[in-house]
Amino acid sequence: MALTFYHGHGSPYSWRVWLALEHLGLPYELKVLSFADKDLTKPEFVAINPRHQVPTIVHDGFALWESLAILEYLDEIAGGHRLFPGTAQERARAWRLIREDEEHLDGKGLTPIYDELYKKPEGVAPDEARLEAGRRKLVEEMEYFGRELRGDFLAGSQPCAADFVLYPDIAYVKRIGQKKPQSKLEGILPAPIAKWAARIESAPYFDKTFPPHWRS
Ligand SMILES: N[C@@H](CCC(=O)N[C@@H](CS)C(=O)NCC(=O)O)C(=O)O
Repeated sequence: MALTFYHGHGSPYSWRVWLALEHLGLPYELKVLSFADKDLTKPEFVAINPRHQVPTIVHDGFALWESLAILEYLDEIAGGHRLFPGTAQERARAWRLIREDEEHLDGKGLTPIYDELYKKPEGVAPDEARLEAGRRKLVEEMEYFGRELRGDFLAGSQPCAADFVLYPDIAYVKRIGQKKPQSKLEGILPAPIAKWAARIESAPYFDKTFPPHWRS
């Protein structure tokens, strides 16, 4: 089985897949693409993924993109039901948590804050009301996800796909809090989520997945 994983450091979508690949113990070849060098729009990558996005995998000649499709596929080829474990109801719950993270925590909390602090033209002040609304939403959502923990992780004693989708967003909350004091995100993780994040970060494979440019 030959599996190639195209990754971009800092992409939360790609980070999900890397954590999952490692957790499942699947062998893969890592190809890191550089956003700065515009690797994603080079013809050789566009020929693989016409949407020129990471994550992308190629498995025995089959190219697949969209992180959630990839997670489901990896779970299948790893032998089943480790990223989406349990009964039909438990697997449906994992999908619900994934969509809730994307829709609410990310879409209504993190993304507006990221847009205000990183995407505005130089010299344009962030919209404080939008920042504050995003911050309030983040806190509310992190408390919600804290209540959704079932033991150490979202579905029990092992991380599932929902943990790997949520984690990069929480890492972004921490990162923005450190780098942008005006975000007032530093220290806002509720205790259950801070402890859960520390558990993900203590996995033996975690360190190599950490974006190298975040180390400073
Ligand atoms: N819905 C996609 C989103 C992937 C995505 O937005 N990837 C970004 C990096 S965070 C990307 O590759 N952007 C480069 C481009 O669009 O050219 C997924 O879940 O995989």
